[in-house]
Amino acid sequence: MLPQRPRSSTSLAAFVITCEEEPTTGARLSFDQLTAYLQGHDDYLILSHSDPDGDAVGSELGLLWVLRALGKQAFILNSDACPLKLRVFDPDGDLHSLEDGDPVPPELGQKILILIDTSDFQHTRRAREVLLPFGREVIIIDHHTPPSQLPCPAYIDDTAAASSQIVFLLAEAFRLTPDLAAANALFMGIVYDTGSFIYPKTTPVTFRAAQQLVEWGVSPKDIHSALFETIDPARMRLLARVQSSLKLVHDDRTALQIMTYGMIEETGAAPEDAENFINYPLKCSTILVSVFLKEVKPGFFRCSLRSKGTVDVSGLALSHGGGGHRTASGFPCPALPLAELEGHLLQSVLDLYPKD
Ligand SMILES: [Mn+2]
Repeated sequence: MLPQRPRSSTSLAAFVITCEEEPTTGARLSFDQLTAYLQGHDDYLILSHSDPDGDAVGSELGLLWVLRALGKQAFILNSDACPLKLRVFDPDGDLHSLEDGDPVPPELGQKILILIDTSDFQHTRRAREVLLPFGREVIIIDHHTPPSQLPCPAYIDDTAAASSQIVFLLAEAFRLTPDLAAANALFMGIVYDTGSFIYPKTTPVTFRAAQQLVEWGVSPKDIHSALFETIDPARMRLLARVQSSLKLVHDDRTALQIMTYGMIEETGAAPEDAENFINYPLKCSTILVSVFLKEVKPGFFRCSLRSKGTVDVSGLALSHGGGGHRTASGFPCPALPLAELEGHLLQSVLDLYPKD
């Protein structure tokens, strides 16, 4: 472990003034500024976006381990509970959530809140009202394309394949060797966000992280099994129902699947069981964009988009109040009858293709 810097009582704003000289509330921190800041402060509350996914969970658990290894007080409190299948990565039950009834700490005002894997307070659901306004400071660690105005100081590496990859680099910078549970969490987050090392942001750094994590004891097969070989029969039935809705349109360039709330009820599956269904149509050679309309609550649809990369689907999501990357994005749908919604979305996707 590196020698600890003396604990600083300066606020992040002052810290940023020292380092950057042009402070704004949304200043971008360099990696060195981030490591110095984490070393120089104490008492952290880590949180991530709503519907925490593999990378949210992996990066939070990894960061928790890193901060505690630095001798800091830290804990995790998300808005939403950890999805069941990811709980195996949290053997000590560190993923607390407001949804599970875990309390807001009374000394919240002394804590530094670290929001990881999103730069958007809107994506934190209840935390936006009950946590984020009341911490001592909030900083962001993220790998998504940042909004034009950041809500607070942020370390953002949008070339990183996963937030878990950033946390790996933090562990490495602090010369820490995570224990097996933390290493498993980080490897899982990277596998999750890279689609098992194939998405465009998978780089040599990603493989270096993976190599080191395997050297620290991670079994790729165990991570794969825990993530991808856990489908229960209800989910298999839901998959069959959703795939029966599959349509190929726009000269077979666009795939559309629809999951109604009725399908969820009939199969006894949960909405999150539909995760990854969107990727299936990308196996088709001509498909450039896969669209998945999900009725996650009765009458409430979300749209997810996946692109093989030739078309950028982030703008369409942003213009509907959502977010994401060039190849993966999503947004809440406007309240329209399903047929109208489908027509509107397909036209919006068609507009993304170059006109010839
Ligand atoms: Mn991520």
